Amino acid sequence: MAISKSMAQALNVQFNEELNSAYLYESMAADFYAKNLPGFAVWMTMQAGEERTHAEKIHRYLDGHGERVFYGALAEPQATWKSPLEAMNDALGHEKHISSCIHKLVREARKADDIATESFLAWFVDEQVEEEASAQSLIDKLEMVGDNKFGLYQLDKEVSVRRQQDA
Ligand code: OFO
Repeated sequence: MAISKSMAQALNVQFNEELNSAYLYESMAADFYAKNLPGFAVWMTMQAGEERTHAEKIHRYLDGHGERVFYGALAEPQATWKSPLEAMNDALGHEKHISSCIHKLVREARKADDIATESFLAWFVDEQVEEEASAQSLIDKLEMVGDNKFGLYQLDKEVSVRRQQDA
């Protein structure tokens, strides 16, 4: 079944949101590398990769409905953060924004009685719960470590290993 032009457009906006998420996380990774925190940098690089897969899913869904994606301009991301805690708080804030975009899309699909799109979006709804939880868990750990440099060194190592296991 075809999807409406307005639904296709709304999904296209989300496609670009996902690419912007990847861009933001690549920038955070660059900042972590520059600050000698390779574990956090790997974590963020992998996060950026996940964002590209989210964009890809939307791309394929639109393809499957005879629609195409259009690439929008990427916003210039922030380049540096005062601390890993500040970066992770921003990442969580960003994921909350993405969750609200997804929820808005679900409401739009429901309003249009577009059951296929609503079902497609269910994966994203669940994914956002995980995205927010993993950012929150890192925030909790960073808060626990506080100003302890050795703690941060250990956490950086732990984060790197966990992401590799997730892959
Ligand atoms: Fe695509 O989940 Fe994060 O932004």
